Amino acid sequence: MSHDAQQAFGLPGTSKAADASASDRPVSEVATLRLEAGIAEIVVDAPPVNALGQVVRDALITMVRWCDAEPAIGAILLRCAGRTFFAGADIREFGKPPLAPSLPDVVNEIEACGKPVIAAIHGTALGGGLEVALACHYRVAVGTARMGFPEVKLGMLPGAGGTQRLPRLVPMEEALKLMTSGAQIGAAEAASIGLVDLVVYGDLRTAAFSAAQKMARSAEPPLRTSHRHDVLAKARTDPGMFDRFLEANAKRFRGLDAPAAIVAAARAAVDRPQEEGFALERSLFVSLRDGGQAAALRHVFFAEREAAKIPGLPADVQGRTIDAVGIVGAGTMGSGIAINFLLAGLPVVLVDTDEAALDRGLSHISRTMEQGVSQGRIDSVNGEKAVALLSSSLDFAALAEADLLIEAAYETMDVKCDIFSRLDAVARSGAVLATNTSYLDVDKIAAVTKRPQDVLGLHFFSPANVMKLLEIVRAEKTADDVLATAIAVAKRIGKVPVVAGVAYGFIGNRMLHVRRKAVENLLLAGVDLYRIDAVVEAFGMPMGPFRMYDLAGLDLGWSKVASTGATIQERLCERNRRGQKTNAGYYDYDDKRRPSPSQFVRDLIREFVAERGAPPMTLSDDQIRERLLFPMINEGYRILDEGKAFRASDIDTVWINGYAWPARTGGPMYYGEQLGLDHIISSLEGMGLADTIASGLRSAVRSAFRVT
Ligand code: 3H9
Repeated sequence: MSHDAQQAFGLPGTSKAADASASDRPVSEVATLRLEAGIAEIVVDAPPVNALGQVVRDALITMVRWCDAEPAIGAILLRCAGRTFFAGADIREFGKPPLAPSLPDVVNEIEACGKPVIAAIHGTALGGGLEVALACHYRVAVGTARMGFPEVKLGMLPGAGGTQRLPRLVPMEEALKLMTSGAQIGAAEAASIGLVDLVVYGDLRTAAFSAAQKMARSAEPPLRTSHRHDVLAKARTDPGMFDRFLEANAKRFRGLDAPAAIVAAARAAVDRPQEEGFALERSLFVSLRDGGQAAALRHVFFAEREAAKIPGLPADVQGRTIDAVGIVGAGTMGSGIAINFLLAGLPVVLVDTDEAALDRGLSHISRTMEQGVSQGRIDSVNGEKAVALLSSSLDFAALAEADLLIEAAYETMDVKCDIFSRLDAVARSGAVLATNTSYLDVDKIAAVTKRPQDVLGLHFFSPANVMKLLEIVRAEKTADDVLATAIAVAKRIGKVPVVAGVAYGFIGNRMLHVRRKAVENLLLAGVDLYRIDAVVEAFGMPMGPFRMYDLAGLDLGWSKVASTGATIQERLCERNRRGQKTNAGYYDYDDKRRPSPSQFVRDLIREFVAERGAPPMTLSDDQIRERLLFPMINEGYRILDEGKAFRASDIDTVWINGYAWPARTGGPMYYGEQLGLDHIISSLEGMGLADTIASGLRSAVRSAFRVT
């Protein structure tokens, strides 16, 4: 029997007292408790991420209680097996009847333990997981560990004492930033603000064990985090900080329930008695957890993970090895795509036959890296390593060694087909060939090669190094292992993958196209363009359609010679109002690119509408919103009818991650379901769109697209 096993079972080698109580020592399927030299070590092992579900909570509370009562134990070391420390509460339990013991009870019991409890943190200590660590009396983290409070992204607040304990350890401003952003910080930063006590770059368990032994020798009772006042005292000197913080972040918090509740709970830590602070946190947590935004955001959480699962893909399919990437086209898209791979540590060769374009692309990449480093988004060492992985060429032959080739050239079928036949000639056998087309038929592009099984679409969203979505377009002949490769590649570069079938605009742009039509119809009905933007922005999109058109440029695909003034956009281009780049488009722009409405544009549109002779309509903001969004939701159902998306939740994932649809509404399909599909059908009929209604929408039932 191994030494470890002897200790685990309290056999010879453990202390006498431990032997004496071995018979009543708690056992659990998700945690082990063993004794060594007066230290009790609790190791939780609940794959995949040690979420704090009921079984884990029960094991923790039982083991901590037992250790507290056991005289031979001087301190408790708490750690997790597997890839991470506790990743938070078990999100699957929310929305169901609560199960005892609650996480706050477990956390309080840990803090109240008469023996010092030492947390040994690796992986990601998140949400309730970090709250467990806060309740411990000492926190040791390995250098690679990361910590954060992602509750806000789930529409909630840290509800197991986090809002009260965190500001007792770290300065209030840091606490507010952490809890309202949901961002993770590394171990070194956590130590610098007081969140962890010790960072180790060697063996975590050894370091935490010796910290436990040291604390076990102390004659002082362990200091409870909730009894600490030194850090909080500083926050008390600046009561105006909370309002300033809310004001400074008003734009970011717009429409969200959780941030204001987080700030209110943290403020209570400062200006109310301790028990009242904890009680307020609890009641705010419960009302957020049971509210609509949290339910929608939970849907989003699981939808994003579900999207990476491909129905019908055999379980034993292995992705191909991708060690080197080639990108054709050094424009904004191609160079943005390259940045993703470079930052993920993959060598990239960027190819463009136009030398000036190649130079522009290369300087775009180095500028973006430099900005990322100076703004703290990219670690400087990683930034340098990434740039060193980049090479470039004017010659397609440089692509011969790449395992994945991505074409990011002009959006015309001729250009794409020409590039793919050249790629077919140079690419090594087994390489994956991808097009970044936004609309075009990937089957046609694949057909120009002798290896259509290796071809698929990888549709990145602009800016390609920022937007999370990667639409993976599965062509008719795309091989299963090529699809599996694409999913793995997406995860490797930190993207959220969604698989779409071949169709004009795939999932996202197809629905965007429908919205564009709806916008035109509203203009023809006499609705002011700036009101349309205001309605869309009030709904929670960061930009209304006209601001978006201006940003993209109105002259995409427009030429002066061919212009006939047939559309409003053409008329604007004819007057050199081409969007932000000419400081005038649908809006006027000042030298800081701040938009203001233009009377000239209003008059131009009025004239255009008068020529068409369309009857004006009086519409409320609600009606405008419905006229924009309901046809999109209907299009989502048409996409499902045609089998171009696997599930409604995939469509939500596309719109949230590719077009900044407000996640708090769950995405277009979830939003539609919450509003009531009957209401959507009758509204569409009222808009004269009865003929277009998807059969899936007519027959949809609530459970059709639930993933939670
Ligand atoms: C909270 O803590 C509230 C408290 O303040 C108060 C309570 C009173 N629960 O993401 P992955 C599943 S709120 C249940 O692909 P990765 C996930 O669905 C919680 N399941 O792995 C997936 O399942 P499947 C605050 C969870 O390596 C599998 O684990 N915590 C949870 O890319 C793998 O997940 C968070 O919000 C969970 N908490 O990333 C953290 N977490 O294989 C949420 C994951 O069936 N989690 N699963 O699809 C994460 O951010 C990432 O999962 C993590 C790992 C970074 C940990």
